[in-house]
Amino acid sequence: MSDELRVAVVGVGAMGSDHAARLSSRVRGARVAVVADAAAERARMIAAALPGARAVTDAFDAIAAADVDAVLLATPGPLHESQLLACLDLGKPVLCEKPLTADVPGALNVLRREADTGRSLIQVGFMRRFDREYAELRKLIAAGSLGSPLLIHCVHRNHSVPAHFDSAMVITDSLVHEVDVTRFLLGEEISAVTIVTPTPNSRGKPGLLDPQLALLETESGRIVDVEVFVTTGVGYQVRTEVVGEIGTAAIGFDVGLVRTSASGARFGRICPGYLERFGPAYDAQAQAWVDAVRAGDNIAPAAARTADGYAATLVCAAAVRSLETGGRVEVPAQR
Ligand code: ISE
Repeated sequence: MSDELRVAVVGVGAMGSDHAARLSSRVRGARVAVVADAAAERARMIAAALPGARAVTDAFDAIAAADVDAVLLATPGPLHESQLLACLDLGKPVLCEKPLTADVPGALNVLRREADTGRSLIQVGFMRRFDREYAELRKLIAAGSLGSPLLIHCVHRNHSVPAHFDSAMVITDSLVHEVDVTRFLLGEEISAVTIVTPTPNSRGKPGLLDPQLALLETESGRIVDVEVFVTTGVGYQVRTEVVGEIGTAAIGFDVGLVRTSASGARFGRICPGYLERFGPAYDAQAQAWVDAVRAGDNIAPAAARTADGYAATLVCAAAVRSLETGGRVEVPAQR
């Protein structure tokens, strides 16, 4: 490996191009060697803005390239399984945007194949683990400052979502973050999930079940409630409040809008989206990954691993079943 980590950014839609820019401008010890996207013109345009980067259209060519030490995977979820397997076959470390894979069998396959290599190569991009507020909250809980946590209340609101977003994606694309946050903060598995849906937002896409309320039950009997509302038309709000036996702690109030009516903001400012809210967390995640790969560890200590990505996929699959069939769905035991 050359001194600088040479990274292939595979998939340069909104997220991938953001990652490419951060790797070449804000992250130390790495550079983008290859940009890959099936949309040739887009790949070329993104690569042209990055010194020393070249563009290709085939993800597998980028992964296998001799001048690529590691891969940042930001393609759509359904493409992840085969692309992750290619990274594993070549022994290349990979930072994989969530979700790990689109479905449970795919996630299990990746988990098993990584185990077969005898090495940990996949870091999953649950960036909230690198957010200062979430890290502080976790420390508070671990130090016993709140007593034993009993409940967590969460809010996850987007201004809007892309046209292809469907009701299941409210779970697999958005709620998935609270699924990981729950496991990250509490250090235990989610054993059952219930989704309920009120009358949908008439201003959202026709047919989209939005908002949704999720009730996550953990193995030890804690409850996490989450309001996911992805078409507010207002701004980005992500809040988490932990209720413990001797205290409570809440995060997510330093940016974002506190408002009482459609006529405008009463306090704070409107945070437009997740790239603004979690920008520093994305940067910290990428830096920690580059440092870990260069040190030969491949995965940053706080980061989500393949097993975490698999666990989140299992919970989301149960949640989608709850959405479709109604009622409480138990999450199958791990593995
Ligand atoms: C998006 O894909 C993300 O990952 C954001 O963090 C999340 O807040 C948003 O709801 C998703 O659509």
